[in-house]
Amino acid sequence: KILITGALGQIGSELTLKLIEIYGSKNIVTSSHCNRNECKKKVIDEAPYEKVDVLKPEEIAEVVENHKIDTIIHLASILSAKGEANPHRLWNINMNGLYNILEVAREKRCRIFVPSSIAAFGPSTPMDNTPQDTIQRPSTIYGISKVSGELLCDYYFHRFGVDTRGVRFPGLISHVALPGGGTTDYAVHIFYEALKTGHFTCNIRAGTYMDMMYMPDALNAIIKLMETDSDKLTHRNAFNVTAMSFDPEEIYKEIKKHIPHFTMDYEVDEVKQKIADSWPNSIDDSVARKEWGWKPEYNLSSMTTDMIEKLRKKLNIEKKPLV
Ligand code: VAH
Repeated sequence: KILITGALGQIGSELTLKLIEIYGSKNIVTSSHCNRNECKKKVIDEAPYEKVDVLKPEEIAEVVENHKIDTIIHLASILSAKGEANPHRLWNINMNGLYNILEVAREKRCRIFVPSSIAAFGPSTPMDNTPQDTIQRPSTIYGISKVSGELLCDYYFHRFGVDTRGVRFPGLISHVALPGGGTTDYAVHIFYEALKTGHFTCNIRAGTYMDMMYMPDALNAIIKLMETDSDKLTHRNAFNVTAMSFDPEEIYKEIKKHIPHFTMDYEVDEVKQKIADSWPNSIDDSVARKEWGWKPEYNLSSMTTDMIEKLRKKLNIEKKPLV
C-alpha cells in the first residue's frame, strides 16, 4: 500500500487520482499536515485520508503501521520562493520532515520516492545541458535542502538498505491544483490569466530559460521509476528528468496561437528572478532514459493545447471564435 505525504499539493492531488486509477483506492492512503475538517485544500474522497505532520515521527509510524504501508511517496515540502521568505521553516519541514520519513521507512522497511529539483544545481553548475553528475552548490535554502535530501536518501540506501529513489523535477505545469510558492509558478498562472483576463504580467524576465514539464509526464516519471527493478538502477537520488525548456516569451507566443488577443507585460520579482538565474537553462536527462526508460510525451505545443482545452472546461470559458 502507498502513502502519499503532501497529497493535497500540486503534484500530490494529481498523483493521488492517477495512483487510484492504476492500483485502486484501497491501496492508496493520502495525507497532509492538517486535520481533514480543517484542510483548506480539497481532500480526495475516494482514498482514505490521514493527518500526518512530518515533524511528528509517531504520526508517520502510526499511519504506516495501521495501513500496512510498503511504499511512501514523500511530497510534503516547502518550495523555493516561499522558502527564501522563511528559510528556518523550510529547513525544518524539508530536512527534519525528510529525516523522520526516512527513519520510519528504515524501521518499517518501506520503499520511498523523494523528489529533488533542478534547484539542486547552482550558479557554478554548467548551465546548458546540465549533466546528471556535476557540481551542486545551490544558492537557495530550497536547493540546499534538495541536494542535502539527495545525499541523505543515497546514504539511507547504502548504509541501511532503504530503497530510496528520486528525480530532479523541473517546473511542473498542471491544471488540477495550483503550485504553491515556486519560482516556476508563472508558467501555470499565465494560462489562467490568458483565459480569464486575456492579459498576463510576468514576474520572470524575458530570456530566462528553465526546464519545464507537463504534470502527466511528471506522474509517469514517478510511477515508471518506482516500478523499475532495483538492480537496474546505478543512480538513485536523484535522476535528471525534463521535457522542455522555454522562457516567458516562448510560452507567451505558444498560447497566443490559441488566444490571438492575449497580451503580456513584465513586472520582474527580483527574489524569484535571482532564484531562476541560479538554475540551469536546460538539463541532460539521458541517464534516466538509459537506466529506466524515461521519456516525456508532451512538448510545449502539445502541453499548451491540452492545458487550454482542460482549463476552458475547468473555468467554464467557451472557445471564442478566432476572428
Ligand atoms: C519551484 N516548482 O519553483 C518548484 C520547482 C524547479 C522548480 O522546484 O520551487
